[in-house]
Amino acid sequence: MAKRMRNRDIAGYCERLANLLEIDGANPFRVRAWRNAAETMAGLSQSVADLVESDIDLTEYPHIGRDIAEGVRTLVTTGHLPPLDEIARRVPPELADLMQVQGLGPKGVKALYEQFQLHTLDDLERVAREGRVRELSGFGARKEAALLDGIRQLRATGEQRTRLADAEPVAAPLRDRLAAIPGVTEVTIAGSYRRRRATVGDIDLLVASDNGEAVMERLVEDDDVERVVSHGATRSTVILGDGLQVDARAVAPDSFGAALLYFTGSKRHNVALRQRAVDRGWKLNEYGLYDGDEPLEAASEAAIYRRLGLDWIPPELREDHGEIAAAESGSLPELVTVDAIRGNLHGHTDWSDGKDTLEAMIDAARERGHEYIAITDHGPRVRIANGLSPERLAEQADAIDAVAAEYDDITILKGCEVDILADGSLDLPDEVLARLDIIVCSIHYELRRSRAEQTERVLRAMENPHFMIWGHPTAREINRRDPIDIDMDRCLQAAAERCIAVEINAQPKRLDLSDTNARLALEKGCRIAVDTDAHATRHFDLLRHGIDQARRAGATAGDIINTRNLDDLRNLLRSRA
Ligand code: DGT
Ligand code: CA
Ligand code: CA
Ligand code: ZN
Repeated sequence: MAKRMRNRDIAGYCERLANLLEIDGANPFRVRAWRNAAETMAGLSQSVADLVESDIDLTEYPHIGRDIAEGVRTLVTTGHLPPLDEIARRVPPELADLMQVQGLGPKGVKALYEQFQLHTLDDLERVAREGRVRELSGFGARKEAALLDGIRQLRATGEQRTRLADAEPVAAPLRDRLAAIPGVTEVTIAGSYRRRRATVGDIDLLVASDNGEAVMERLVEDDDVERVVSHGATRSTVILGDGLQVDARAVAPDSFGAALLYFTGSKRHNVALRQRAVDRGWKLNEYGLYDGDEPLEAASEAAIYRRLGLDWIPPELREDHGEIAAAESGSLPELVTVDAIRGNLHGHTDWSDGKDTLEAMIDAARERGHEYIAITDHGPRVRIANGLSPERLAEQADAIDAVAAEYDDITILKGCEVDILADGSLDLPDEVLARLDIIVCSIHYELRRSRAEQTERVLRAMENPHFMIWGHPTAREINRRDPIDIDMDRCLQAAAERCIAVEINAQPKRLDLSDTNARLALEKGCRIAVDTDAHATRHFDLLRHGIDQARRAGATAGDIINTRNLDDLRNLLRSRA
């Protein structure tokens, strides 16, 4: 039987088709239709294959028209997407892969293909190395170097770790399927996943059951399993369809706590704990805490920590960054939670590159119980995102006033995400900025400058009293684009001195600041804003990914500005000027 297609596989086909259509110069509406459909399917909680099997009309879902529904139905049942087969006869399908190179769009791919007949990443690399790309109109030497850089980064993703947010939709359903096996009392995904690292190397599944063999049998038979690396009575390793590796272990329920502790890690945390046991004349391993052969504790993590004289340590902190000393003295931080957030301070509407209207975004925030929401569309520099000129920003302010009059349960803050230009100036004049409540300052261009230039650029920008929040400070995109080269220490120091908040951008591809930079920011005394950078209403749900990283940095609610009530928030932001 053919493997059941997962939503993200289906979305991948649609995206590929959209890319090829775009390279082929097809009608932009058709391109966008497939791209939107890809997004809908990737985000759907129900399985598209199930919907097709149950004969449910896909056109009920957003962005799925009749043709697309028909194509997807054929894809799920036959493994072929007819319009993709059709275009592949005219356009080499590998060209779609070239669009993954940072800075290369459909027009560029088309020009390169027509000029050099190149198909693959290797072809492109060769031509760029030979210095021939720069001669093409619209390219130039700088762009050629950037492409080589993009190819290098894309290649590296082959060996890269999986983003946590990409692992979740695969790992969590597998966990739930194993939890449903008779005799299984508990299943937890341990390892870096439980510690909420931004990326995971593999998935460590821990199952409590007295019948490990039955669990392992069920696991290796699972639909999502592509390859079985090893299969034992209590431990197995399998590779899932998308390449994610799963290490599964079954343990007796009465030693689940010890196993959970051991396999959650990190290694360094484990080593420190084990040493602490040894110092007391005991022994700690994956089966329990022992005094000689006598078991002291095994069933629960909390009991083991307690016996070792420690408070229970949240997994996010288990990196041997001083958490053990804090747990001993009862001074572990009370980590911030999603519920503590009272509003989103960085988000976009369809006035710039957001997908949803002002009203829709406000309603989404209200549904989540937020007390305020900042509207921060792009400034004029980000032309491709339809950035706002001072005139359009003024128009938007009127629109916000009109909408605001209709709500008494949420406050709408007028803002902007302004660009930090290469010389450190901002892309809107001060008198325009002075009229806004919230100003997020971010870098979107000129990412490849030297460390000295980037540091100067940001320090200069921070001298502007309207600089309130430093948005996605390093501009990294995980597995796709390296962080800019910058003296983070100096910039965070400056931010702290000027009461500028630094952002943890919760978009799973960004998570910027990273956990370690956020920790540094807290050490420097910076305040943090955890923001979704929402470009659509559903992005509000991404907040938890930013909170995960804030927790890994050891942040409490008090460290985060958008846990404050509106008056306090306004005072904090005003203390800037
Ligand atoms: P990853 O998979 O690279 O994202 O990182 P982890 O932390 O999930 O590491 P992994 O999967 O190699 O192992 C899971 C946990 O098992 C790890 O955090 C701690 C524990 N562990 C694995 N190997 C060792 C070891 O050699 N010594 C100790 N003390 N613990 C280990
Ligand atoms: Ca792991
Ligand atoms: Ca592992
Ligand atoms: Zn933004």
